[in-house]
Amino acid sequence: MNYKFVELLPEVKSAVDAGKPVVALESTVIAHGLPRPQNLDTARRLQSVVRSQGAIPATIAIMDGKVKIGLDDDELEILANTDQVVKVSRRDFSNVVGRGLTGATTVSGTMIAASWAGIRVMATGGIGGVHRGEDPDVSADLPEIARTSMMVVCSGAKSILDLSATLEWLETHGVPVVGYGVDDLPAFYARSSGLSLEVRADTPTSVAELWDIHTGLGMTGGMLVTVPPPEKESLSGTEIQSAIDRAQAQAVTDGIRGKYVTPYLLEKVKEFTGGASLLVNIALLENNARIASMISNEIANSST
Ligand code: PSU
Ligand code: MN
Repeated sequence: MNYKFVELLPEVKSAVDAGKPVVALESTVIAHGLPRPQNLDTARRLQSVVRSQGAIPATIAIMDGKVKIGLDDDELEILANTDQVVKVSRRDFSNVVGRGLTGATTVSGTMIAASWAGIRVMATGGIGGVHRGEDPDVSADLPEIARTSMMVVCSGAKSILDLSATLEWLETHGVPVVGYGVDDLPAFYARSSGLSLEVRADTPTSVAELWDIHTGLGMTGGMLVTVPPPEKESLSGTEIQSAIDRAQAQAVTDGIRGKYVTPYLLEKVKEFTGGASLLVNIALLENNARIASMISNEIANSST
């Protein structure tokens, strides 16, 4: 990797060099996943949640063609309030860097840049997955988790996706999926998808132990740690399902395709749940950032 294209925030660099806990945060959720002004508030909140656990946040994005590992407050503001931010997954890096554009990284984009910097843990809301319906749309997040060594802390995959097919995909490609304090895969807005997982860990220490064994065995890919959304804000499976079904039908009618599908569905689901989905989204993002920080503390401790 050529550092000509990449810039590490000094605080992030010194934390990584010193073996201190660092948690990477994605930026697509800021630019495309949440509405204004909650997007900027949440981006700031996530950074302070990570700090409150004694870890260093590294929000990742591409600013004017430079891949930034760690964003300052001005940069967060630009991402949150600019209209022309490109959504960046693996395939988009060369184009966005080459044309000097500004891009927000998805889970896959974030994993790539974070791993360049030696960061091992990232937090997000939900990962992309296998979409429902006829079109075989599979998120670039999945192959990235299979190939890049990174712990991804999330609330499972969004229930706008085919969760069963997503879990199958992860199994085929050898990605361990851990339920954090739960036996079932969380469904992002709802605490359970009804799909059971083989692995459960109840504490940050036990997640860190699993990670230690995973890497110790020479496994090259990532690990998915799935945390249910906080009880208070979570929605029931049926409540969210009807909103999703409506959103899905609308997306087909409106001819939405490719990378525009996820942001479109999120926006429609918010509308159809009267904003309740937004509250869960923000609550779980914060919760996941907190748990990722605790895990990254454990990983940092165990390697010193
Ligand atoms: N979860 C959210 N909001 C989001 C996303 C996830 O609550 O905006 C983003 C993440 O960045 C994830 C991406 O990596 O959606 C997946 O997009 P796609 O399905 O196009 O791969
Ligand atoms: Mn897609």
